[in-house]
Amino acid sequence: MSSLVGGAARPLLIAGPSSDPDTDGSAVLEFAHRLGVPVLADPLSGARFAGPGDDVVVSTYAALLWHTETVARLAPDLIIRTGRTFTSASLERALLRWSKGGQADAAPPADEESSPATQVVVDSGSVRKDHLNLADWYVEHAPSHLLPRVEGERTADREAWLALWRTYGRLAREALNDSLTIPGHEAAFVAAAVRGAPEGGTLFVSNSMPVRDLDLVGDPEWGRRRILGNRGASGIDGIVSTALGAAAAADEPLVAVLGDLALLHDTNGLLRARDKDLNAVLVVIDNDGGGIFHMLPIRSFEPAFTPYFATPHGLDLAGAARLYEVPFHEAAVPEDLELGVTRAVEAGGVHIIRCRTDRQRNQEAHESSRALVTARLDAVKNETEDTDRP
Ligand SMILES: Cc1ncc(C[n+]2csc(CCOP(=O)(O)OP(=O)(O)O)c2C)c(N)n1
Repeated sequence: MSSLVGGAARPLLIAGPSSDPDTDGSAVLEFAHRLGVPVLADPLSGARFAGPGDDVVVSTYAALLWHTETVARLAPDLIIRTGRTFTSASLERALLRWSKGGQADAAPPADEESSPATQVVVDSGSVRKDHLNLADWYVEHAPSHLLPRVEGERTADREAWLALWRTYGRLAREALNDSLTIPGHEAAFVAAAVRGAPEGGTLFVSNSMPVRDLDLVGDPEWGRRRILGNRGASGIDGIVSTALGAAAAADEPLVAVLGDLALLHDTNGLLRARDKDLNAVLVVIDNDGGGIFHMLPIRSFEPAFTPYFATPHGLDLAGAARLYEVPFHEAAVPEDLELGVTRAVEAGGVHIIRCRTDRQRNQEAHESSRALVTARLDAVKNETEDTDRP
């Protein structure tokens, strides 16, 4: 590993979800800081919310990698992967394109073609973490065991490479932040929930859109957070129970973000809210059904789409809160949510804060995010393309 990394001018670390995010996240960050390696940190990797001012974590990769020319321009020569399969679909497409034997989603412009990257997976678990079969090397060691032992230091090549990712990352961040002001953008509610959570606190994100939105917009500048989730087979079952279970085990208050279907799947988990020692704020993004399916081509296939995929239920979730005697609040806009989360955490106990959104509007807002980010990257393409190769 030391010689592989030592010979790489453009190494990249992809940190996937970890079952021990505190340990693995620290190992990833220590390695990346010491050697000057950009880290694409999944929200569940333990490395994403290292805190403000961090110079190796690229928190906007999911948006950056929407842009085909940027994928080509940021092609690494070495990819080190830790953890389970990451959340981002754009990263998966980029990984295929960067890797030996992978299939590109689109042919890169001729002048952007680069050599395939060598890929190393570092993992000690029993299940192989390479479902795309891209690894050249599979190192069976825990990242926390191996990464501290990799020798090396920051080099001029790698500083330039890191600076390139940072430059592009800043551009994507500006465009993403602009897009979060679009009314009804669910990612803005997710951002508000994280910002409203206490520094160093635990945030539990549900499957479906909450974890994807956190991956898209989650910014280490918001502060240090410990992020937990139930990736598994991406189930939306048992989310309330898992979140309240995590709250019971945590020393600090927990904030959870989940969709309305995830809440409905596990309303009886709210029974645990009667435990007076439990402190948790459940932020429910209520778009009356499965908003994630609007992100897929199936959305155009009515009349089947709405009843069989979006599955609107028309239920008022305040009724569930009443049944289990959980204080229930509404947040109409992200600013209200941020304040509401902070206040509910201060009040203690279990609370539900509902944010009503619209599935269709949210899908349009996500499309606008993508358009703004790609337009921003298009605009700099000509200015930078002669100078940005390290
Ligand atoms: C137990 C289980 N059943 C069904 C699914 C399929 N599924 C994936 S996402 C989703 C919709 C989830 O809706 P919600 O929790 O409201 O979140 P949103 O999509 O609106 O973000 C469904 C039904 C699943 N992942 N897990």
